[in-house]
Amino acid sequence: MAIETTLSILKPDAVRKNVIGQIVSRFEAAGLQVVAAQLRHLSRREAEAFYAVHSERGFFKDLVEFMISGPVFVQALRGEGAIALNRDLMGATDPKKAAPGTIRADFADSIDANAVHGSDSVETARAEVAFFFPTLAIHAR
Ligand code: IDP
Ligand code: MG
Repeated sequence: MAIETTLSILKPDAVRKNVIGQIVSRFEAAGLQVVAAQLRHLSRREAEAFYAVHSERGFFKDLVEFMISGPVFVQALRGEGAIALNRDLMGATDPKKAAPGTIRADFADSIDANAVHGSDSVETARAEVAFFFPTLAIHAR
């Protein structure tokens, strides 16, 4: 498997619950390394641009409102198969369907407030990492 870099966002619900450290610990324990991070409050424009792929979906407005409801913790995670590994650690989008022991099963309340975002493919990981960390070299050295 290849060394990959993926984008992870701890959403406003997770930041409000004061569980940044607990969630980051799960990534680290699974072998992922935080190679860039920032805690910040997204503007509406940024949230809309980041989730542009979902702009036609019925939940888009609620998703944007939620993502700007408080600060988020954005990270680039690097490691073997980082993209799929992060998705496995996150669990299903709807926390009611997320496997026991996943981040969403343990920290998320609803499909809206579902604690984490993670890139879902090599292409989206490249675009999403560049969106927040334009100066980060995506390939491992
Ligand atoms: P993902 O975050 O597991 O990749 P996506 O389908 O990419 O899921 O959706 C992006 C985000 O939009 C989800 O994390 C969730 O917060 C929200 N979302 C997705 N589907 C629904 C829905 O049916 N109702 C409300 N919010 C949704
Ligand atoms: Mg997605």
